[in-house]
Amino acid sequence: MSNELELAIFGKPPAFAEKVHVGRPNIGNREHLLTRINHMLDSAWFTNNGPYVQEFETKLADFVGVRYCIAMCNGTVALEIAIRALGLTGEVIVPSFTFIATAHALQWQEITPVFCDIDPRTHNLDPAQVEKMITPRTSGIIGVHTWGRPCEIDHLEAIARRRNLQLMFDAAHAFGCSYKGKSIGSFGRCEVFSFHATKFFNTFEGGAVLTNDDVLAEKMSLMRNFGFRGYDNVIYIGTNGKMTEVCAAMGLTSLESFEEFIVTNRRNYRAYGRELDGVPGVSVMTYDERELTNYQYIVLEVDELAAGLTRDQLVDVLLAENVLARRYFFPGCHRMEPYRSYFPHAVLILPETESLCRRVMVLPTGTSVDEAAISKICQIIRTAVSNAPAVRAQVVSSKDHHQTERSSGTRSTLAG
Ligand code: T4K
Repeated sequence: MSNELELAIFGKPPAFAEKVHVGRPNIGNREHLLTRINHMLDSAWFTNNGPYVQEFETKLADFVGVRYCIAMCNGTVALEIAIRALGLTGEVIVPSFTFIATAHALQWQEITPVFCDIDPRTHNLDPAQVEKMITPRTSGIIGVHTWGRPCEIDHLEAIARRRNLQLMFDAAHAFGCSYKGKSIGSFGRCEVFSFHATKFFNTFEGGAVLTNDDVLAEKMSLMRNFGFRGYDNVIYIGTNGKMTEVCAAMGLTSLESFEEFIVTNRRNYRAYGRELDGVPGVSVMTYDERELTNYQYIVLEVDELAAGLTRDQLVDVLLAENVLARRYFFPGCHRMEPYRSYFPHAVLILPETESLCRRVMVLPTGTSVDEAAISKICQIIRTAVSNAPAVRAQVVSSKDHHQTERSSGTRSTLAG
């Protein structure tokens, strides 16, 4: 495909007959999973700190090299519990360029997420900006290791120490990654992983908090079980954050295939890099290969002047071909409710976040995507960029056409 007329936006059949997703779950050895599930059914022990959850926690803590792993029902509840157990109050500094759960986990407990700008090179919190956001009400900082690329941890730790703030990390993307040779999961007061189905390592739904802090670990394991310490004795406010046995069975099975998942992700990352090398205005975000990294997101940055197409126009081209590229984390937490109403002027202090939200898109990877599919996806991108003026005109006119159809449909409905 090199001629623009071969693209689906010009009426040709889509390049893929079936939709190609970002975040298709990786599935390890089915036999092992089904054996575990059968065993669970036979034993009639489904939840409440069962044997698979205990085994999963022990293996994960060893894997990361920390003393405690507290498995939870999902990453969001794990964040909420960690935030409460740390005693965060007032204001907490977070990036706006993150999944909405980071902000919601605070606001859910009436703690104000204070959105801080990111460094355009790392896509993570800019430590210089963090300093500027601190007020007398600030109790902590939550760094997010976006795409699995670690925050500038040393710098954030220094700020937290100097300003007497708590520091924790939303490490939802960063299982299997390292910072200066040490595993993510071992920094700050604690770190939170997500094992949602769309993560390269999944437990269907799930999450965990990892920490080396004895008191914090005990508090979080009580809080995830309503605050019960033994039968009939509740000593904290708590919730239900427990991981089920079936999720832990999936986690143990995923752990067995961890290396294979990474090898596949790395192969895909390199294939995208090779295939898109030299395409004007389109760059594949790189990972620091001196560190351990999971390569789970293929992130494309689109420079609309050089590419001749905006990120959104390129996404439209791919959608027409059945490639479900995503605009994570568009439009930024600060532009979503309730934060948009709470902080109407946030856009003014988040220029880098605003700009990144306009240029980033995420492409499919994982075990469901092979090199032939990647080649086709990249060919679509190359064709679109090399025929940018015609492609842009077509995308704009089909949008206009849909708009007109929609408004005339509305008019006739109203008239009728
Ligand atoms: N912090 C950060 C930085 C996070 O990224 C997340 C979660 C969290 C905290 C919270 O952790 P959890 O509470 O979720 O454990 C997805 C996930 O739902 C979310 O877990 C994830 N981040 C976020 C980045 O992505 P959506 O809105 O993209 O999900 P959805 O349903 O559109 O699915 C994405 C694609 O994956 C679709 O094309 C379909 C495909 N898919 C999805 C599922 C669930 C499948 O093929 N199979 C599936 O089972 O949020």
